[in-house]
Amino acid sequence: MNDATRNPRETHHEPTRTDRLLAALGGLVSAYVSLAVADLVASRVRPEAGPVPAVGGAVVDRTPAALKEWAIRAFGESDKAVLQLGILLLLALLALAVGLLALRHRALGTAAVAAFGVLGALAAVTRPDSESAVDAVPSLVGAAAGALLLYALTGRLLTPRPGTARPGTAGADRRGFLVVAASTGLAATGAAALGRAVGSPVQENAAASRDALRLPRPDSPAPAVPAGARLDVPGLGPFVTPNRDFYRVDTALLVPKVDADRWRLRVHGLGVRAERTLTLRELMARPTVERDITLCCVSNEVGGPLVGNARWLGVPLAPLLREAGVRPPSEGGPADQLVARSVDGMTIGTPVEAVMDGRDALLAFGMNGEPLPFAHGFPVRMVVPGLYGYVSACKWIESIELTTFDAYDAYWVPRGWAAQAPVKTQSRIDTPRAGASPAAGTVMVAGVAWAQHRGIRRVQVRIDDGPWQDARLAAEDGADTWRQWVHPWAATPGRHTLTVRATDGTGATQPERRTDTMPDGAQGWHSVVVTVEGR
Ligand SMILES: Nc1nc2c(c(=O)[nH]1)N[C@H]1C(S)=C(S)[C@@H](COP(=O)(O)O)O[C@H]1N2
Ligand SMILES: [Mo]
Repeated sequence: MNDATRNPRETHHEPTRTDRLLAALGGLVSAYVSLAVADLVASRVRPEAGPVPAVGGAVVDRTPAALKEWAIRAFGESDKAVLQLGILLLLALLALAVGLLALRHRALGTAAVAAFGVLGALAAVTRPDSESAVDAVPSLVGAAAGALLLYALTGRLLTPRPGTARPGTAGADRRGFLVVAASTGLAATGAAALGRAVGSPVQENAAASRDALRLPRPDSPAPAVPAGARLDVPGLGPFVTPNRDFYRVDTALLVPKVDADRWRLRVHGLGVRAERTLTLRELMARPTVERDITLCCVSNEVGGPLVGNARWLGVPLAPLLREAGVRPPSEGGPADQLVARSVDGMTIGTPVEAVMDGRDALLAFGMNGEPLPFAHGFPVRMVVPGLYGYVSACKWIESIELTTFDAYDAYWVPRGWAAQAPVKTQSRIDTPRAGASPAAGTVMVAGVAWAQHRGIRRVQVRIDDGPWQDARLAAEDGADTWRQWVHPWAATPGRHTLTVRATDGTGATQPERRTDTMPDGAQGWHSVVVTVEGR
Protein backbone atom coordinates (compact mmCIF):
# COMPACT_ATOMS: atom_id res chain seq x y z
CA MET A 1 0.00 0.00 0.00
CA ASN A 2 1.46 3.38 -0.85
CA ASP A 3 0.91 6.54 1.09
CA ALA A 4 -1.64 7.95 -1.31
CA THR A 5 -4.11 5.20 -0.54
CA ARG A 6 -3.77 5.47 3.20
CA ASN A 7 -6.18 7.28 5.30
CA PRO A 8 -4.08 10.04 6.87
CA ARG A 9 -6.23 9.96 9.96
CA GLU A 10 -5.25 6.36 10.56
CA THR A 11 -1.56 6.65 9.79
CA HIS A 12 -0.91 9.68 11.90
CA HIS A 13 -2.42 8.10 14.89
CA GLU A 14 0.13 6.47 17.18
CA PRO A 15 -2.12 4.33 19.34
CA THR A 16 -1.55 4.49 23.04
CA ARG A 17 -1.55 1.48 25.28
CA THR A 18 -5.12 2.27 26.27
CA ASP A 19 -6.15 2.43 22.62
CA ARG A 20 -4.68 -0.98 22.05
CA LEU A 21 -6.45 -2.40 25.07
CA LEU A 22 -9.71 -0.93 23.91
CA ALA A 23 -9.15 -2.15 20.36
CA ALA A 24 -8.59 -5.70 21.59
CA LEU A 25 -11.73 -5.36 23.68
CA GLY A 26 -13.53 -4.11 20.57
CA GLY A 27 -12.48 -7.28 18.76
CA LEU A 28 -13.83 -9.37 21.62
CA VAL A 29 -17.15 -7.51 21.80
CA SER A 30 -17.55 -7.74 18.02
CA ALA A 31 -16.93 -11.48 18.06
CA TYR A 32 -19.39 -11.87 20.92
CA VAL A 33 -22.05 -9.87 19.10
CA SER A 34 -21.37 -11.92 15.93
CA LEU A 35 -21.97 -15.17 17.77
CA ALA A 36 -25.04 -13.89 19.62
CA VAL A 37 -26.61 -12.63 16.40
CA ALA A 38 -25.70 -15.87 14.59
CA ASP A 39 -27.22 -17.86 17.46
CA LEU A 40 -30.41 -15.83 17.25
CA VAL A 41 -30.67 -16.30 13.48
CA ALA A 42 -29.83 -20.01 13.80
CA SER A 43 -32.63 -20.49 16.31
CA ARG A 44 -35.01 -19.29 13.56
CA VAL A 45 -33.35 -21.25 10.74
CA ARG A 46 -31.90 -24.45 12.19
CA PRO A 47 -30.01 -24.51 15.51
CA GLU A 48 -27.41 -26.91 14.05
CA ALA A 49 -26.52 -24.30 11.41
CA GLY A 50 -25.08 -21.93 14.01
CA PRO A 51 -21.33 -21.31 13.64
CA VAL A 52 -20.30 -23.02 16.89
CA PRO A 53 -22.16 -26.31 16.31
CA ALA A 54 -21.22 -26.28 12.61
CA VAL A 55 -17.51 -25.66 13.16
CA GLY A 56 -17.58 -27.99 16.17
CA GLY A 57 -19.12 -30.75 14.07
CA ALA A 58 -16.52 -30.26 11.36
CA VAL A 59 -13.79 -30.49 14.02
CA VAL A 60 -15.30 -33.67 15.51
CA ASP A 61 -15.35 -35.36 12.10
CA ARG A 62 -11.71 -34.43 11.51
CA THR A 63 -10.43 -35.27 14.98
CA PRO A 64 -8.07 -38.25 14.90
CA ALA A 65 -9.63 -41.30 16.55
CA ALA A 66 -6.95 -41.47 19.23
CA LEU A 67 -7.66 -37.90 20.32
CA LYS A 68 -11.39 -38.60 20.37
CA GLU A 69 -10.81 -41.66 22.55
CA TRP A 70 -8.71 -39.58 24.88
CA ALA A 71 -11.40 -36.91 25.05
CA ILE A 72 -14.09 -39.47 25.87
CA ARG A 73 -11.84 -40.94 28.55
CA ALA A 74 -10.75 -37.60 30.01
CA PHE A 75 -14.05 -35.71 29.86
CA GLY A 76 -16.64 -38.49 29.53
CA GLU A 77 -20.00 -37.12 28.57
CA SER A 78 -18.71 -33.54 28.96
CA ASP A 79 -16.40 -34.02 25.99
CA LYS A 80 -18.69 -31.93 23.79
CA ALA A 81 -18.92 -29.08 26.27
CA VAL A 82 -15.12 -29.09 26.50
CA LEU A 83 -14.84 -28.94 22.70
CA GLN A 84 -17.25 -26.00 22.46
CA LEU A 85 -15.40 -24.22 25.24
CA GLY A 86 -12.15 -24.81 23.37
CA ILE A 87 -13.60 -23.33 20.19
CA LEU A 88 -14.89 -20.30 22.08
CA LEU A 89 -11.52 -19.75 23.78
CA LEU A 90 -9.70 -19.95 20.47
CA LEU A 91 -12.20 -17.54 18.94
CA ALA A 92 -11.69 -15.13 21.85
CA LEU A 93 -7.93 -15.11 21.25
CA LEU A 94 -8.42 -14.55 17.53
CA ALA A 95 -10.91 -11.80 18.30
CA LEU A 96 -8.38 -9.93 20.46
CA ALA A 97 -5.87 -10.13 17.61
CA VAL A 98 -8.42 -8.97 15.06
CA GLY A 99 -9.29 -6.00 17.27
CA LEU A 100 -5.62 -4.97 17.35
CA LEU A 101 -5.36 -5.48 13.60
CA ALA A 102 -8.37 -3.23 13.07
CA LEU A 103 -6.66 -0.44 14.97
CA ARG A 104 -3.80 -0.51 12.45
CA HIS A 105 -5.91 -1.38 9.45
CA ARG A 106 -9.55 -0.74 9.94
CA ALA A 107 -10.59 -2.31 6.64
CA LEU A 108 -8.38 -5.37 7.11
CA GLY A 109 -9.70 -6.04 10.60
CA THR A 110 -13.26 -5.73 9.38
CA ALA A 111 -12.49 -8.07 6.49
CA ALA A 112 -11.05 -10.61 8.93
CA VAL A 113 -14.36 -10.75 10.78
CA ALA A 114 -16.16 -11.26 7.49
CA ALA A 115 -13.72 -14.04 6.60
CA PHE A 116 -14.56 -15.89 9.82
CA GLY A 117 -18.20 -15.55 8.88
CA VAL A 118 -17.50 -17.17 5.52
CA LEU A 119 -15.66 -20.02 7.27
CA GLY A 120 -18.60 -20.59 9.60
CA ALA A 121 -21.00 -20.50 6.65
CA LEU A 122 -18.88 -23.02 4.74
CA ALA A 123 -18.80 -25.33 7.74
CA ALA A 124 -22.58 -25.04 8.10
CA VAL A 125 -23.45 -25.84 4.48
CA THR A 126 -20.95 -28.70 4.22
CA ARG A 127 -22.28 -30.51 7.31
CA PRO A 128 -23.87 -33.80 6.27
CA ASP A 129 -27.20 -32.76 7.78
CA SER A 130 -27.34 -29.48 5.86
CA GLU A 131 -30.05 -29.54 3.27
CA SER A 132 -29.96 -26.02 1.94
CA ALA A 133 -27.76 -22.99 1.47
CA VAL A 134 -29.97 -21.21 4.00
CA ASP A 135 -27.68 -22.78 6.61
CA ALA A 136 -25.04 -20.21 5.61
CA VAL A 137 -27.27 -17.36 6.76
CA PRO A 138 -26.65 -17.45 10.55
CA SER A 139 -22.86 -17.19 10.17
CA LEU A 140 -23.06 -14.57 7.43
CA VAL A 141 -25.55 -12.34 9.24
CA GLY A 142 -23.61 -12.73 12.50
CA ALA A 143 -20.33 -11.85 10.80
CA ALA A 144 -21.89 -8.84 9.05
CA ALA A 145 -23.10 -7.53 12.41
CA GLY A 146 -19.70 -8.14 13.98
CA ALA A 147 -17.81 -6.52 11.10
CA LEU A 148 -20.00 -3.41 11.19
CA LEU A 149 -19.58 -3.14 14.93
CA LEU A 150 -15.82 -3.54 14.78
CA TYR A 151 -15.66 -0.89 12.07
CA ALA A 152 -17.74 1.49 14.16
CA LEU A 153 -15.85 0.78 17.38
CA THR A 154 -12.44 1.18 15.82
CA GLY A 155 -13.69 4.44 14.35
CA ARG A 156 -14.25 5.73 17.87
CA LEU A 157 -10.64 5.05 18.69
CA LEU A 158 -9.43 6.81 15.56
CA THR A 159 -11.73 9.80 15.61
CA PRO A 160 -10.42 12.91 17.31
CA ARG A 161 -12.73 14.43 19.82
CA PRO A 162 -13.94 17.82 18.55
CA GLY A 163 -11.64 20.55 19.78
CA THR A 164 -8.46 18.54 20.12
CA ALA A 165 -5.73 19.80 17.91
CA ARG A 166 -3.87 16.76 16.66
CA PRO A 167 -6.02 14.13 15.00
CA GLY A 168 -5.83 10.79 16.61
CA THR A 169 -3.52 11.03 19.56
CA ALA A 170 -5.29 11.79 22.78
CA GLY A 171 -8.51 12.61 21.05
CA ALA A 172 -9.98 9.18 20.70
CA ASP A 173 -13.63 9.02 21.64
CA ARG A 174 -13.14 6.41 24.34
CA ARG A 175 -16.38 7.20 25.99
CA GLY A 176 -18.20 6.73 22.72
CA PHE A 177 -16.35 3.48 22.24
CA LEU A 178 -17.40 2.17 25.62
CA VAL A 179 -21.00 3.28 25.17
CA VAL A 180 -21.31 1.58 21.78
CA ALA A 181 -19.51 -1.58 22.95
CA ALA A 182 -21.61 -1.94 26.09
CA SER A 183 -24.94 -1.18 24.46
CA THR A 184 -24.47 -3.50 21.48
CA GLY A 185 -23.11 -6.23 23.75
CA LEU A 186 -26.15 -5.94 25.99
CA ALA A 187 -28.58 -5.75 23.09
CA ALA A 188 -27.09 -8.85 21.48
CA THR A 189 -27.23 -10.73 24.78
CA GLY A 190 -30.87 -9.79 25.19
CA ALA A 191 -31.76 -10.77 21.63
CA ALA A 192 -30.01 -14.13 21.90
CA ALA A 193 -31.65 -14.85 25.25
CA LEU A 194 -35.01 -13.96 23.79
CA GLY A 195 -34.33 -16.25 20.82
CA ARG A 196 -33.57 -19.11 23.20
CA ALA A 197 -36.56 -18.40 25.42
CA VAL A 198 -38.94 -18.36 22.47
CA GLY A 199 -37.31 -21.57 21.24
CA SER A 200 -36.67 -22.73 17.74
CA PRO A 201 -39.81 -23.51 15.72
CA VAL A 202 -38.21 -26.69 14.38
CA GLN A 203 -37.44 -27.97 17.87
CA GLU A 204 -40.86 -26.98 19.21
CA ASN A 205 -42.53 -29.11 16.55
CA ALA A 206 -40.28 -32.02 17.42
CA ALA A 207 -41.06 -31.72 21.13
CA ALA A 208 -44.79 -31.47 20.41
CA SER A 209 -44.64 -34.55 18.17
CA ARG A 210 -42.91 -36.51 20.94
CA ASP A 211 -45.44 -35.38 23.56
CA ALA A 212 -48.29 -36.44 21.28
CA LEU A 213 -46.83 -39.86 20.48
CA ARG A 214 -48.71 -42.82 21.92
CA LEU A 215 -46.70 -46.01 21.90
CA PRO A 216 -48.52 -49.10 20.63
CA ARG A 217 -49.02 -52.04 22.96
CA PRO A 218 -46.44 -54.73 22.12
CA ASP A 219 -47.82 -57.64 20.11
CA SER A 220 -45.00 -59.66 21.60
CA PRO A 221 -44.32 -58.33 25.10
CA ALA A 222 -41.01 -58.90 26.82
CA PRO A 223 -41.24 -61.66 29.41
CA ALA A 224 -41.27 -60.24 32.93
CA VAL A 225 -37.78 -59.84 34.35
CA PRO A 226 -37.37 -62.81 36.75
CA ALA A 227 -37.42 -61.65 40.36
CA GLY A 228 -34.07 -63.30 40.88
CA ALA A 229 -32.45 -61.23 38.11
CA ARG A 230 -32.16 -58.21 40.40
CA LEU A 231 -29.78 -58.53 43.29
CA ASP A 232 -30.34 -56.30 46.24
CA VAL A 233 -26.79 -55.27 47.01
CA PRO A 234 -25.99 -51.69 47.99
CA GLY A 235 -23.68 -50.13 45.41
CA LEU A 236 -24.96 -52.33 42.59
CA GLY A 237 -26.84 -50.43 39.89
CA PRO A 238 -30.41 -51.26 38.85
CA PHE A 239 -30.99 -54.14 36.42
CA VAL A 240 -32.85 -51.84 34.03
CA THR A 241 -31.00 -48.58 33.49
CA PRO A 242 -33.35 -45.58 33.77
CA ASN A 243 -33.36 -43.44 30.63
CA ARG A 244 -31.91 -40.43 32.42
CA ASP A 245 -28.93 -42.52 33.58
CA PHE A 246 -28.38 -44.34 30.29
CA TYR A 247 -24.94 -43.56 28.86
CA ARG A 248 -24.89 -41.41 25.75
CA VAL A 249 -22.27 -41.61 23.01
CA ASP A 250 -22.59 -39.83 19.68
CA THR A 251 -20.95 -37.19 17.54
CA ALA A 252 -23.86 -34.73 17.72
CA LEU A 253 -23.00 -31.39 19.34
CA LEU A 254 -26.66 -30.47 19.39
CA VAL A 255 -29.04 -33.36 19.91
CA PRO A 256 -31.02 -33.71 16.67
CA LYS A 257 -34.68 -32.89 17.28
CA VAL A 258 -36.69 -34.70 14.65
CA ASP A 259 -40.37 -34.00 14.09
CA ALA A 260 -42.01 -37.44 14.23
CA ASP A 261 -44.77 -36.34 11.85
CA ARG A 262 -42.26 -35.52 9.16
CA TRP A 263 -39.94 -38.45 9.81
CA ARG A 264 -39.46 -41.02 7.03
CA LEU A 265 -37.40 -44.18 6.75
CA ARG A 266 -36.18 -45.16 3.31
CA VAL A 267 -35.14 -48.75 2.60
CA HIS A 268 -33.13 -49.16 -0.59
CA GLY A 269 -30.02 -50.59 -2.20
CA LEU A 270 -28.49 -53.83 -3.40
CA GLY A 271 -30.97 -56.68 -3.65
CA VAL A 272 -33.95 -54.53 -2.66
CA ARG A 273 -36.74 -55.44 -5.05
CA ALA A 274 -39.33 -53.09 -3.62
CA GLU A 275 -37.82 -49.85 -2.39
CA ARG A 276 -39.92 -48.40 0.43
CA THR A 277 -40.35 -45.24 2.40
CA LEU A 278 -42.17 -45.62 5.71
CA THR A 279 -43.75 -43.06 8.00
CA LEU A 280 -43.69 -43.55 11.76
CA ARG A 281 -47.40 -44.39 11.68
CA GLU A 282 -46.74 -47.11 9.08
CA LEU A 283 -43.84 -48.46 11.08
CA MET A 284 -45.84 -48.57 14.31
CA ALA A 285 -48.73 -50.31 12.54
CA ARG A 286 -46.49 -53.36 11.98
CA PRO A 287 -46.34 -56.17 14.56
CA THR A 288 -44.42 -54.76 17.51
CA VAL A 289 -42.09 -56.51 19.90
CA GLU A 290 -40.69 -55.52 23.25
CA ARG A 291 -37.29 -56.85 24.34
CA ASP A 292 -34.72 -56.32 27.06
CA ILE A 293 -31.39 -55.65 25.39
CA THR A 294 -28.11 -54.47 26.87
CA LEU A 295 -26.30 -51.91 24.74
CA CYS A 296 -22.63 -51.14 25.09
CA CYS A 297 -20.04 -48.94 23.47
CA VAL A 298 -16.85 -50.15 21.84
CA SER A 299 -15.08 -47.25 23.61
CA ASN A 300 -15.94 -48.73 26.98
CA GLU A 301 -12.75 -49.62 28.80
CA VAL A 302 -12.47 -52.57 31.13
CA GLY A 303 -14.56 -51.57 34.15
CA GLY A 304 -16.03 -48.59 32.30
CA PRO A 305 -19.52 -47.06 32.46
CA LEU A 306 -20.52 -47.05 28.76
CA VAL A 307 -23.06 -49.86 29.00
CA GLY A 308 -26.76 -49.89 29.86
CA ASN A 309 -29.73 -52.20 29.82
CA ALA A 310 -33.16 -51.09 28.60
CA ARG A 311 -36.55 -52.45 27.60
CA TRP A 312 -36.94 -51.54 23.92
CA LEU A 313 -40.18 -51.41 21.96
CA GLY A 314 -40.06 -51.55 18.19
CA VAL A 315 -40.56 -53.62 15.09
CA PRO A 316 -38.33 -56.48 13.98
CA LEU A 317 -36.07 -55.43 11.13
CA ALA A 318 -35.71 -58.83 9.40
CA PRO A 319 -39.32 -59.24 8.14
CA LEU A 320 -39.30 -55.67 6.87
CA LEU A 321 -36.16 -56.43 4.87
CA ARG A 322 -37.62 -59.70 3.58
CA GLU A 323 -40.71 -57.90 2.33
CA ALA A 324 -38.42 -55.56 0.43
CA GLY A 325 -36.84 -58.59 -1.22
CA VAL A 326 -33.64 -58.69 0.83
CA ARG A 327 -32.04 -62.08 1.45
CA PRO A 328 -29.08 -62.62 3.77
CA PRO A 329 -25.76 -63.72 2.24
CA SER A 330 -26.32 -67.27 3.57
CA GLU A 331 -29.33 -67.45 1.23
CA GLY A 332 -27.44 -66.01 -1.71
CA GLY A 333 -28.34 -62.36 -1.13
CA PRO A 334 -25.91 -59.93 -2.78
CA ALA A 335 -25.64 -57.46 0.12
CA ASP A 336 -23.62 -58.32 3.23
CA GLN A 337 -23.75 -54.86 4.82
CA LEU A 338 -26.70 -52.79 5.96
CA VAL A 339 -25.79 -49.12 6.24
CA ALA A 340 -28.05 -47.09 8.48
CA ARG A 341 -27.84 -43.34 7.97
CA SER A 342 -29.02 -40.77 10.52
CA VAL A 343 -30.46 -37.31 10.04
CA ASP A 344 -27.13 -35.86 11.22
CA GLY A 345 -25.15 -37.80 8.64
CA MET A 346 -23.83 -40.63 10.83
CA THR A 347 -23.42 -43.92 8.97
CA ILE A 348 -23.41 -47.24 10.80
CA GLY A 349 -22.68 -50.52 9.03
CA THR A 350 -24.18 -53.78 10.30
CA PRO A 351 -23.81 -57.31 8.88
CA VAL A 352 -27.03 -58.24 7.04
CA GLU A 353 -26.47 -61.81 8.25
CA ALA A 354 -26.62 -60.75 11.90
CA VAL A 355 -29.75 -58.68 11.38
CA MET A 356 -31.53 -61.61 9.67
CA ASP A 357 -30.26 -64.59 11.70
CA GLY A 358 -33.24 -64.66 14.02
CA ARG A 359 -31.98 -62.36 16.78
CA ASP A 360 -34.15 -59.44 17.88
CA ALA A 361 -32.73 -56.75 15.60
CA LEU A 362 -35.14 -53.87 16.09
CA LEU A 363 -36.19 -50.55 14.73
CA ALA A 364 -36.99 -49.19 18.17
CA PHE A 365 -39.23 -46.26 19.08
CA GLY A 366 -39.80 -47.02 22.76
CA MET A 367 -37.27 -47.14 25.58
CA ASN A 368 -38.32 -48.21 29.07
CA GLY A 369 -41.97 -47.40 28.46
CA GLU A 370 -41.64 -44.00 26.84
CA PRO A 371 -40.88 -42.73 23.35
CA LEU A 372 -37.12 -42.67 22.78
CA PRO A 373 -35.60 -39.63 24.47
CA PHE A 374 -34.19 -37.17 21.91
CA ALA A 375 -30.65 -37.96 23.07
CA HIS A 376 -31.24 -41.66 22.45
CA GLY A 377 -32.51 -41.35 18.90
CA PHE A 378 -36.12 -40.09 18.77
CA PRO A 379 -38.16 -41.04 16.87
CA VAL A 380 -36.50 -44.28 15.72
CA ARG A 381 -33.17 -46.02 16.21
CA MET A 382 -31.74 -49.45 15.55
CA VAL A 383 -30.86 -51.93 18.28
CA VAL A 384 -29.16 -55.23 17.47
CA PRO A 385 -28.29 -57.59 20.33
CA GLY A 386 -24.68 -58.69 20.40
CA LEU A 387 -23.07 -55.88 18.41
CA TYR A 388 -21.40 -52.72 19.71
CA GLY A 389 -23.44 -49.54 19.27
CA TYR A 390 -21.18 -48.08 16.57
CA VAL A 391 -21.94 -51.04 14.27
CA SER A 392 -25.62 -51.48 15.06
CA ALA A 393 -27.48 -48.84 17.04
CA CYS A 394 -28.00 -45.92 14.65
CA LYS A 395 -29.96 -43.15 16.40
CA TRP A 396 -32.19 -40.66 14.53
CA ILE A 397 -32.16 -43.15 11.66
CA GLU A 398 -33.50 -41.96 8.30
CA SER A 399 -32.43 -44.58 5.81
CA ILE A 400 -31.26 -48.14 5.44
CA GLU A 401 -29.13 -49.00 2.45
CA LEU A 402 -28.16 -52.52 1.48
CA THR A 403 -24.60 -52.71 0.17
CA THR A 404 -21.38 -54.65 0.74
CA PHE A 405 -18.50 -54.22 3.17
CA ASP A 406 -16.21 -54.07 0.13
CA ALA A 407 -18.13 -51.25 -1.45
CA TYR A 408 -18.66 -48.96 1.52
CA ASP A 409 -16.92 -47.92 4.74
CA ALA A 410 -19.25 -46.52 7.39
CA TYR A 411 -18.25 -43.47 9.48
CA TRP A 412 -15.98 -45.12 12.06
CA VAL A 413 -14.15 -47.47 9.71
CA PRO A 414 -11.77 -44.99 8.02
CA ARG A 415 -11.20 -43.66 11.56
CA GLY A 416 -9.53 -46.89 12.56
CA TRP A 417 -12.36 -48.95 14.03
CA ALA A 418 -13.21 -52.44 12.79
CA ALA A 419 -15.98 -52.75 10.20
CA GLN A 420 -17.50 -55.64 12.16
CA ALA A 421 -17.54 -55.84 15.92
CA PRO A 422 -19.49 -58.36 18.00
CA VAL A 423 -19.42 -57.40 21.69
CA LYS A 424 -16.69 -58.96 23.77
CA THR A 425 -17.47 -60.67 27.05
CA GLN A 426 -17.00 -58.27 29.93
CA SER A 427 -17.45 -58.29 33.68
CA ARG A 428 -17.26 -55.39 36.08
CA ILE A 429 -16.97 -54.99 39.84
CA ASP A 430 -19.39 -52.25 40.91
CA THR A 431 -18.98 -52.63 44.64
CA PRO A 432 -16.77 -52.15 46.54
CA ARG A 433 -15.41 -49.30 44.45
CA ALA A 434 -11.71 -48.92 43.73
CA GLY A 435 -10.06 -47.19 46.69
CA ALA A 436 -12.91 -48.01 49.07
CA SER A 437 -12.15 -48.95 52.67
CA PRO A 438 -14.80 -51.40 53.83
CA ALA A 439 -14.76 -52.77 57.37
CA ALA A 440 -13.38 -56.25 57.93
CA GLY A 441 -15.97 -59.02 57.94
CA THR A 442 -18.33 -60.05 55.19
CA VAL A 443 -18.10 -57.66 52.23
CA MET A 444 -20.50 -58.14 49.32
CA VAL A 445 -18.49 -57.97 46.11
CA ALA A 446 -20.96 -57.46 43.27
CA GLY A 447 -21.27 -56.27 39.71
CA VAL A 448 -22.49 -57.12 36.23
CA ALA A 449 -21.26 -59.26 33.37
CA TRP A 450 -22.37 -59.19 29.76
CA ALA A 451 -21.86 -61.12 26.54
CA GLN A 452 -24.93 -60.14 24.56
CA HIS A 453 -26.52 -62.87 22.46
CA ARG A 454 -24.20 -65.50 23.93
CA GLY A 455 -25.27 -65.04 27.52
CA ILE A 456 -23.26 -65.34 30.74
CA ARG A 457 -22.70 -68.84 32.12
CA ARG A 458 -20.30 -68.18 34.98
CA VAL A 459 -18.63 -65.36 36.89
CA GLN A 460 -15.61 -65.92 39.10
CA VAL A 461 -13.91 -63.70 41.66
CA ARG A 462 -10.37 -63.86 42.88
CA ILE A 463 -8.97 -62.20 46.01
CA ASP A 464 -5.34 -61.21 45.56
CA ASP A 465 -3.55 -64.25 44.12
CA GLY A 466 -5.99 -66.74 45.63
CA PRO A 467 -8.04 -69.32 43.76
CA TRP A 468 -10.92 -68.38 41.47
CA GLN A 469 -14.22 -68.73 43.30
CA ASP A 470 -17.62 -68.91 41.66
CA ALA A 471 -19.75 -65.87 42.30
CA ARG A 472 -23.48 -66.29 42.73
CA LEU A 473 -25.19 -65.41 39.45
CA ALA A 474 -28.52 -63.63 39.43
CA ALA A 475 -31.25 -65.31 37.40
CA GLU A 476 -30.85 -64.83 33.65
CA ASP A 477 -33.31 -62.43 32.02
CA GLY A 478 -32.11 -63.40 28.57
CA ALA A 479 -28.96 -64.01 26.56
CA ASP A 480 -29.16 -60.44 25.28
CA THR A 481 -28.99 -58.77 28.68
CA TRP A 482 -26.33 -58.36 31.28
CA ARG A 483 -26.34 -60.46 34.40
CA GLN A 484 -25.75 -59.34 37.94
CA TRP A 485 -23.55 -61.37 40.28
CA VAL A 486 -22.48 -61.25 43.92
CA HIS A 487 -19.75 -62.83 45.98
CA PRO A 488 -19.70 -62.61 49.78
CA TRP A 489 -16.09 -62.09 50.78
CA ALA A 490 -14.68 -62.67 54.26
CA ALA A 491 -12.53 -59.55 54.19
CA THR A 492 -9.44 -59.31 56.36
CA PRO A 493 -7.70 -56.02 57.22
CA GLY A 494 -5.19 -54.68 54.73
CA ARG A 495 -4.88 -53.93 51.02
CA HIS A 496 -6.53 -56.40 48.67
CA THR A 497 -6.96 -56.71 44.95
CA LEU A 498 -10.31 -58.07 43.77
CA THR A 499 -10.51 -59.43 40.24
CA VAL A 500 -13.45 -60.71 38.21
CA ARG A 501 -13.79 -62.74 35.03
CA ALA A 502 -16.77 -64.15 33.19
CA THR A 503 -17.46 -67.14 30.98
CA ASP A 504 -19.98 -66.71 28.20
CA GLY A 505 -22.67 -69.06 26.95
CA THR A 506 -20.26 -70.69 24.50
CA GLY A 507 -17.93 -71.65 27.32
CA ALA A 508 -15.26 -69.07 26.49
CA THR A 509 -13.70 -67.29 29.46
CA GLN A 510 -12.50 -63.69 29.30
CA PRO A 511 -8.76 -63.52 28.58
CA GLU A 512 -6.59 -61.91 31.25
CA ARG A 513 -4.64 -59.59 29.01
CA ARG A 514 -5.99 -56.07 28.67
CA THR A 515 -6.29 -54.77 25.15
CA ASP A 516 -7.12 -51.33 23.87
CA THR A 517 -10.67 -50.36 22.96
CA MET A 518 -9.42 -49.76 19.41
CA PRO A 519 -10.10 -51.35 16.93
CA ASP A 520 -12.90 -53.64 18.11
CA GLY A 521 -13.42 -53.39 21.87
CA ALA A 522 -11.38 -53.83 25.05
CA GLN A 523 -10.71 -57.18 26.66
CA GLY A 524 -9.21 -58.18 29.98
CA TRP A 525 -10.08 -58.68 33.61
CA HIS A 526 -11.41 -55.89 35.79
CA SER A 527 -9.84 -55.47 39.22
CA VAL A 528 -10.19 -53.01 42.05
CA VAL A 529 -7.87 -52.39 44.96
CA VAL A 530 -9.47 -51.79 48.37
CA THR A 531 -8.12 -51.28 51.86
CA VAL A 532 -10.05 -53.21 54.47
CA GLU A 533 -10.18 -51.47 57.85
CA GLY A 534 -9.63 -53.48 61.02
CA ARG A 535 -12.50 -53.61 63.49
N1 LIG B 1 -26.76 -41.02 14.70
C1 LIG B 1 -25.88 -41.61 15.54
N2 LIG B 1 -26.16 -42.81 16.05
C2 LIG B 1 -25.29 -43.41 16.90
C3 LIG B 1 -24.07 -42.79 17.22
C4 LIG B 1 -23.79 -41.51 16.66
O1 LIG B 1 -22.73 -40.90 16.90
N3 LIG B 1 -24.73 -40.95 15.83
N4 LIG B 1 -23.20 -43.42 18.08
C5 LIG B 1 -23.31 -44.87 18.22
C6 LIG B 1 -22.55 -45.38 19.34
S1 LIG B 1 -20.87 -45.32 19.19
C7 LIG B 1 -23.15 -45.95 20.42
S2 LIG B 1 -22.23 -46.75 21.59
C8 LIG B 1 -24.61 -45.89 20.62
C9 LIG B 1 -24.93 -45.24 21.94
O2 LIG B 1 -26.30 -45.13 22.10
P1 LIG B 1 -26.87 -44.28 23.33
O3 LIG B 1 -26.27 -42.91 23.23
O4 LIG B 1 -28.35 -44.29 23.22
O5 LIG B 1 -26.39 -44.99 24.57
O6 LIG B 1 -25.24 -45.13 19.60
C10 LIG B 1 -24.75 -45.35 18.31
N5 LIG B 1 -25.60 -44.64 17.40
MO1 LIG C 1 -20.04 -46.48 20.86
